[in-house]
Amino acid sequence: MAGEGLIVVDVQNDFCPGGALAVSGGDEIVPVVNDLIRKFEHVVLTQDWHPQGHSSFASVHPGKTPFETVTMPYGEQTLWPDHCVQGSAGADFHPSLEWTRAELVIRKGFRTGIDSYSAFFENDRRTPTGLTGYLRDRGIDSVTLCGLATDFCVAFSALDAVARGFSTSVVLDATRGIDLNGSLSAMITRMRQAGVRML
Ligand code: VGL
Ligand code: ZN
Repeated sequence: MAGEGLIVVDVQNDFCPGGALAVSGGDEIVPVVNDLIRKFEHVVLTQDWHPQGHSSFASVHPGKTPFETVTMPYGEQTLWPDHCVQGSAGADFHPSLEWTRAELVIRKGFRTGIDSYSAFFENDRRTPTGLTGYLRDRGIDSVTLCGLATDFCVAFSALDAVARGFSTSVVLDATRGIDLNGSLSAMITRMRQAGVRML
């Protein structure tokens, strides 16, 4: 499958049951993701990778609690529990994820002042992660996404991929959502309308 890449988004302990920002059923996708990893020639992983005191953590905003929002210089930002702190066990990939074949790990959210949901751009929607150039340089023009969470990092990555001209699919069975105020169905609709194929 030359020219086709699999992007495995944030399959990390903190997004699985028992983790700091657990997505319901997050661990159930691991066998499905492993099957996909075996099928693709090119595999890219993303890893949410925040410094301590990251500006997306509610704990650094006095009087705020997780899942509230604040206005950042780049726009509205949802606040989260402290999660995926660089070097912590919560930031590690799920122990059953078969990640050894991955050719690239894109770390994101490592700047204290900006969050990054998408694998392509940080939340200011302008700062690139370099993934577009990596995929183009390698002749990968079609991407399939899976991982956590459907309505945040998977959705923003898929929307950016399709907007950058990649043929883009999401394997819904290999994702789970956070679903904050209806965000799951809203983001699935947005992805469909943007031309992302839902498998
Ligand atoms: C994510 C919220 C905060 C995700 C990452 O992987 O979807 N969501 N950081
Ligand atoms: Zn995060």
